[in-house]
Amino acid sequence: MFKGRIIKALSGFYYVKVDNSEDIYACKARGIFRKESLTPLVGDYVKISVTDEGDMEGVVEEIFDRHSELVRPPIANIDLAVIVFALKNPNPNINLLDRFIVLAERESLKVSIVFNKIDIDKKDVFSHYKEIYTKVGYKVFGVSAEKNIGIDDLREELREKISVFAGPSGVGKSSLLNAIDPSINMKTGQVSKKIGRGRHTTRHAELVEFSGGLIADTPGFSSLSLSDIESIELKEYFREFKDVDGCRFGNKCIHENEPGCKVKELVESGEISEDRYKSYIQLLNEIREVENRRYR
Ligand SMILES: Nc1nc2c(ncn2[C@@H]2O[C@H](COP(=O)(O)OP(=O)(O)OP(=O)(O)O)[C@@H](O)[C@H]2O)c(=O)[nH]1
Ligand SMILES: [Mg+2]
Ligand SMILES: [Zn+2]
Repeated sequence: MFKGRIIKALSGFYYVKVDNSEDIYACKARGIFRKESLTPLVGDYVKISVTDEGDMEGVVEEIFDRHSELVRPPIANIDLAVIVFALKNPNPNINLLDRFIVLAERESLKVSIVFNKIDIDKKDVFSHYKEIYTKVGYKVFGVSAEKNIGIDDLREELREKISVFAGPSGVGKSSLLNAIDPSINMKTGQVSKKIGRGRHTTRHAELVEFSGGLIADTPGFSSLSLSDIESIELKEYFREFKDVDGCRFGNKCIHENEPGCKVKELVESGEISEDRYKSYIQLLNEIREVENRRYR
């Protein structure tokens, strides 16, 4: 038996890097996991037994408890979620950004936001987003993988951590990994002119080593479901609301139409970003619709 970490999942195999060794075993998962509807994830700590030493094959026998877990991208046990958008080609999808933040906050992950392709941001869209999200309390990076702008700061942010790069296809996640460490050599792809998105060059999640830390490159996604979050819970995942006290209805207030709502007051005075508040209301309504369907 060995202990190790799943660094890649591909075509039914889990590639497990054994602790304190360079050995990687291609493993199948025990059938019992399926019965318990437990799927091994990249990032999982596991115990494996070796079935073929020559061919480096084995079986995942046990999955240790996860300290965090994301469904999209599918990854476990990371410290930092780096959400990546492009400033142009494709344009940033802020609704998707706010959704991702909600899901990451729910897992108590650290979140950093990266806007790539700053070299083609002629209208300086970056400054606007930087202001909004810095104020909320996130680190925001404006970078260019192609022109090597801001890469040193990003590399510093990732040092000694286990991180995941998440975001839509074509924003430059794999390109950024290559800029951070050219020896990583990930495949990258053109953004399709016709559909304005990437072509999903990255097809599986994979953790790669980089000076003391690990980074997972993952395939792009274009939507995120909030369907297991309850409407009352959502406000917890908007950091700028969390520490506000002074709503007349206290922590029963969902900051919507209640009288004496301090959050709404702060939105009106410009203390809380109106864009973020609107995003909250939009996600709240969406979750409610799902709840109404469920309880009817
Ligand atoms: N102008 C500009 N183009 C960039 C930059 N970084 C990446 N690109 C281009 O964007 C395209 C997509 O890059 P990828 O790194 O494959 O994007 P990805 O996010 O990994 O995409 P998926 O693997 O599909 O999720 C490629 O054609 C890159 O050359 C940048 O900083 N500036
Ligand atoms: Mg990629
Ligand atoms: Zn309120």
